[in-house]
Amino acid sequence: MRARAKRRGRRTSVSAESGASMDKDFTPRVIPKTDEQTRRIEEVVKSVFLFQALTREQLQKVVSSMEGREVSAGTDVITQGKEGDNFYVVETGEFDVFVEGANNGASVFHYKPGGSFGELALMYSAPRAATVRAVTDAKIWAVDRQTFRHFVVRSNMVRRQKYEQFLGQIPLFSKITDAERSQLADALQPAEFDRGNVIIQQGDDNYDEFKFYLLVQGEASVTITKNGQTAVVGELKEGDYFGEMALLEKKQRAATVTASSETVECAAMTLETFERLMGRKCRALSSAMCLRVP
Ligand code: 1OR
Repeated sequence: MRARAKRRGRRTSVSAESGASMDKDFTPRVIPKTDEQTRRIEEVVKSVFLFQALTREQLQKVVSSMEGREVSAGTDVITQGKEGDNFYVVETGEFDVFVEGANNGASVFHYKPGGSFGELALMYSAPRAATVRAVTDAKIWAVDRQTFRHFVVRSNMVRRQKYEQFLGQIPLFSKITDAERSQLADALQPAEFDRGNVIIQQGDDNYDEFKFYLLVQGEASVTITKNGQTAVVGELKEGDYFGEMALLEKKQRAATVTASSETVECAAMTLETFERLMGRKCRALSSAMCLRVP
């Protein structure tokens, strides 16, 4: 049986700010909405990873600050190279992403309802990294830069610092820049397991769900079952990573990884996220993590 990753209930207060809005008196704008609109936004923001570090109250403030926009097919909501003004969540419609010089001018990514984009420029004070174009008529919700930085960047800071430090100790990531390490840290999701939980199941071939894992705390054992015989082939401890082999060759999981300490804390990332963030850098990294370089 596959273990369910549990979300960490801990809410740590943020003391180190490094760059996020520090204005304690900041009051986000409030854009009046019908109950139906609020309900629809709440439904779509559930899938926005960056919002998952927010308390309920913070999320409610972010939601009430959101401004709805109707966009027609063909509109560029974001233009590569411009300054970042908003973060967007897609309620309806679809979007293509274009990056100059990448993929022979074809779209490098596609967003559907529940998708969100425009976080990079706001998080890293960088120019827009891509152009995002509506391919159908669409409805999106915008979070302005200040509200995004005040709530979303701050609440993700503690998690970021912890994972940055962790990534810094892993040789595989020794060649990436500090900024790239921050981006990877932001995209890692905590996943906690209890002793005996199966983290990866040998034979699993549900590639769309595949993630690779960093073991943050605890221990896990690696077993292979062959001809009805199960043998322990390795023990994983803090600082180890696993789950990358099947991603590399797109084949079923070669072994089972089971939590062997009372609790095991991992940080997990889907391959899609890794590629999105590290696409251009993949060649410089160990091939173990890089599959389809755009
Ligand atoms: P932003 O604030 O830079 C453009 O504005 C947004 O497009 C960006 O945040 C992301 O949310 C989104 N590279 C860069 N940005 C991307 C990419 C991307 N995909 C989506 N966005 N890719 C790398 C291409 C070399 C796509 C990889 C699959």
